[in-house]
Amino acid sequence: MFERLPLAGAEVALDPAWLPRREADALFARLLAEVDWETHRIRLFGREVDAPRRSSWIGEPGAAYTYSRTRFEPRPWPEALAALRPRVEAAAGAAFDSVLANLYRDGRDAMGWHADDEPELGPAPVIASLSLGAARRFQFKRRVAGARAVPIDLPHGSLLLMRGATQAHYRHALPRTARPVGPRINLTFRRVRAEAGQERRDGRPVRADEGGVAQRP
Ligand SMILES: [Mn+2]
Repeated sequence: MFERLPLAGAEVALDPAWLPRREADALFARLLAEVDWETHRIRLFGREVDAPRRSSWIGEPGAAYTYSRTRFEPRPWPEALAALRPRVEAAAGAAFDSVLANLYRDGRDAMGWHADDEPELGPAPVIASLSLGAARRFQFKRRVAGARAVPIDLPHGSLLLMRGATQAHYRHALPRTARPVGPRINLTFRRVRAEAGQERRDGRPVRADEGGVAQRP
């Protein structure tokens, strides 16, 4: 059951046991083996570095995504994910055309403070984040001076929904931990094409790069 998190100015809800345990176990094993995990390059303080996690950008043809000045062309949906998508869409009440899959191999893999606020996501994106494997501590922090981090544990099979002004008002992070932890997979379902599901008059799919998608500084 989803419970709303007490974050003023945000719309965040968590179901800690959204996916049944056995199903979550099987999905974790399949994704670990079937996803083409790669190291994405990100910009950090003006330098391009390897992201401290493994990732894969998955989506419909045309659902390209640009972050940290790098453009990612979508890889096709693995079978296990294609079957899951309508269930996540039903839980979120939103349609998704892509997934950023992340693999945190151990406690040294992490992600610093950021918001999912790339222009192609639109001003108030709905993002559904499914966690599999080792539970890690996730944090929210309001985008005002002196704000404190609000921690939330994301267990195996949990689904976190972020919507409305969440990305505009908060950043989030997955800090490193010295605690011994096993691998965690995180699937963040997104929609990067405003016209997703539509076709142009000439019948070709609408491309994300049409209309001058801005890049992140
Ligand atoms: Mn994020």
